[in-house]
Amino acid sequence: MADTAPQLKRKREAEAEEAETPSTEEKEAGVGNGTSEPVRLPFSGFKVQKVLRESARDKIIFLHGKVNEDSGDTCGEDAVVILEKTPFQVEHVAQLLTGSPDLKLQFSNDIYSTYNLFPPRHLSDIKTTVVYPATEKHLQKYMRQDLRLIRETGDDYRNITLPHLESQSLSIQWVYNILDKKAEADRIVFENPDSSDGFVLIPDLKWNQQQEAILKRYQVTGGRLRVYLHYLPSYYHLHVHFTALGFEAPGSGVERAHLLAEVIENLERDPEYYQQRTLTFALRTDDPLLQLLQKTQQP
Ligand code: G7M
Repeated sequence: MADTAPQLKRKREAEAEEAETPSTEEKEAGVGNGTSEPVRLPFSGFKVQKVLRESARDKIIFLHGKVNEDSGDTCGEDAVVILEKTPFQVEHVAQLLTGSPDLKLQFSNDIYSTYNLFPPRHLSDIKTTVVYPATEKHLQKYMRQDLRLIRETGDDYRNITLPHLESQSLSIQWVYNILDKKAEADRIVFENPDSSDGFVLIPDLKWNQQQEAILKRYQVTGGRLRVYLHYLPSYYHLHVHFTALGFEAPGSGVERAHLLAEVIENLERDPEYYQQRTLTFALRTDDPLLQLLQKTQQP
């Protein structure tokens, strides 16, 4: 993720003072860095309202739940919790089978047998992502939906997309927390503090940092990295995605990912390139922006 510092400064100055000063409210708002100490979830209770999405293949489930129903707020608050079984780590996998593994036999037939294996604590973690409190927009974001491709001209962007996004965008407070070292400071991989070209390189929320790429993190050559911007992004603060070429990263399809090198070259040739050209992207069928853009495209 990258960001230009002057742009950040201007934006910060324009924002309310509490965004600048660490306060108890921020603690309550879940700002913090990693710790090896056991912690509690930022809410109590969890009543499942809806399974927003699930995939048996990816071993992931997205839940909308009501929380804190016991704390006087009878209707509770909304939270999104994403539970994902993490991939095996080749260097640890043998430990699952050595010693006396905790096993339950399912069946045995000739040379074939299957078991339930209950892994030790350090090999059985579930990546858990919490969005709390979650807004209606978060619930929409995580719900599986049909998509439609749309083509957006420069005029569409100025007249429709930009005003719509300005009224709708998800908060980017989490980005300021990273840049101000109030959150995720221990995860920073690289930082350039330059006042005009500065940026922060940090692992994505979606990445568990355990897959093979972490082992090779410092040896992955540029030729094995896919470096791109999203259009449309989910969060409106300039950032760049770096993903290993062998990994089919979500959002790396042609309808969303724009290779950084090509974006730079296009802008070097013509600084107005992206203001002029038509861009194609996919929107969910229930996204109001889709209807707004489709209206302009009807014959
Ligand atoms: O280009 P787009 O806006 O879609 O990408 C934003 C990226 O930021 C996504 O890949 C998210 O997974 C990632 N992301 C979102 N949040 C809320 C966080 C966060 O709090 N920390 C980090 N490290 N990444 C995030």
